[in-house]
Amino acid sequence: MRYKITKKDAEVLLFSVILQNIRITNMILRKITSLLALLSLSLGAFAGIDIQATYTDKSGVEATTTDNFTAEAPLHVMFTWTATSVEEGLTPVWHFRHRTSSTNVTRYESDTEYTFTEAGINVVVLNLCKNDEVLETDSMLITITESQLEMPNAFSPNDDGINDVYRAKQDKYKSIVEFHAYIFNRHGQKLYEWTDITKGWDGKYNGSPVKDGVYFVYVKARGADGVEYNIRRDVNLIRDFNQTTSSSSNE
Ligand SMILES: [Ca+2]
Repeated sequence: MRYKITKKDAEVLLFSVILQNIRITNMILRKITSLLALLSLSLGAFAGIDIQATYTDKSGVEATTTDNFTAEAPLHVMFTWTATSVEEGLTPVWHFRHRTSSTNVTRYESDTEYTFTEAGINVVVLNLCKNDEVLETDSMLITITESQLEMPNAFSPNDDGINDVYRAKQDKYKSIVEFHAYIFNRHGQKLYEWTDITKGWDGKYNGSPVKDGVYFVYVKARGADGVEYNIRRDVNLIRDFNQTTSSSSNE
């Protein structure tokens, strides 16, 4: 059997070769594009601008970083940026976005401040723009921890420097954005209240020490993750906790 290649066959063959070439070309183009994307990502480390965050942590230590970081809410941050060989006269545009919530804030200023109150990952982007075109960009991830709150069941306001103030357990509260605590006596009379989580009750009512015994605390608080806290518990006020120190401040 002989097979004669017709003009039609030749056309089909030619067409499929062209099609094949287009596919290969597309594949190469896709490869080049993804390579370029990778390259620009790795170049990002040496980008012209660098976001700088300055904040104070719970223990009162001020930190400045250009890296992603994790902290507790409420987190107040001062944002600045540094630039190397960047064209002058560009407009800085900041974006604050939360990964999972709808929070999306834009700021048009060189340096800016922002308070993070939602647990989870926040993305901070700084773009330097010229006529709506982004010429330089940098980003930073700030993770806000889940909330936690615990209140103790006893304290000893005897001025020995140990456990003299009734307050939230210092290493057991995290990312609390709202806090209100009340102290009651056994008759339901309110003796004290406070809203600063770092503060507490010194065992006094109208400036005078109250008697040793059982009191009650009620705490209403809210975490950065949306958790609502309603804590009710006994508070044992014990000045004579340690007999060896009782002589110094016995009523
Ligand atoms: Ca004490």
